[in-house]
Amino acid sequence: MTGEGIEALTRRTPQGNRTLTFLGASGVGKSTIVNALVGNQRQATFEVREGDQRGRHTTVAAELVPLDDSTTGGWLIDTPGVRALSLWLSGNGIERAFADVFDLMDGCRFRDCKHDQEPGCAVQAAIGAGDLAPVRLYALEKLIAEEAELEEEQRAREKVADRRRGGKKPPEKSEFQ
Ligand SMILES: Nc1nc2c(ncn2[C@@H]2O[C@H](COP(=O)(O)OP(=O)(O)OP(=O)(O)O)[C@@H](O)[C@H]2O)c(=O)[nH]1
Ligand SMILES: [Mg+2]
Ligand SMILES: [Zn+2]
Repeated sequence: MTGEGIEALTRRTPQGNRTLTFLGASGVGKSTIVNALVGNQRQATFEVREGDQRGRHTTVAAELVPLDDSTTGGWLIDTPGVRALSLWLSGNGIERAFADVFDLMDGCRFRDCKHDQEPGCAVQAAIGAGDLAPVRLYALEKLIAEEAELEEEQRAREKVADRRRGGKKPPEKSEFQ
């Protein structure tokens, strides 16, 4: 609003075919910053709610905003305020992102190794040797737990939907393909 700190941000804006994305809760001022960086009021902004200071989801779709007309200017992406974050389950993302840790797990002595205190744990050995950052194992375990929780929720939802259909089985997936 006052322009304070905008210069530091301008120095970090992208060039060419690169983009910079703004993420955050509704009302934190993403569109206001975008406007300050492009130097006009192209993005609508709206006051936060009086009572609780929460935003009103003014921006409703992600929008690609050119930084300037010259060919060197990059792009900004203004986004709607984040309502919730959840895991995207499709396509073995976790397996791909943590392939190195899964490879290590294959080397554990016990197939049901919890990678905690068990003897012959290849994961702990790699951590001990400085080959694997402990935070990576922690992140993986957190994601796996979150995934299990999501699947549980999904199953519960399907059960309810089942009952509403009068106990009839849902159609096989292939019928939708
Ligand atoms: N005082 C003050 N108000 C600000 C600042 N930045 C933004 N605002 C105000 O906060 C309100 C919300 O700003 P927006 O830019 O619309 O917020 P947003 O993050 O784009 O919100 P959504 O589009 O709903 O996700 C507007 O009334 C802005 O004028 C700031 O640095 N200081
Ligand atoms: Mg906005
Ligand atoms: Zn192990």
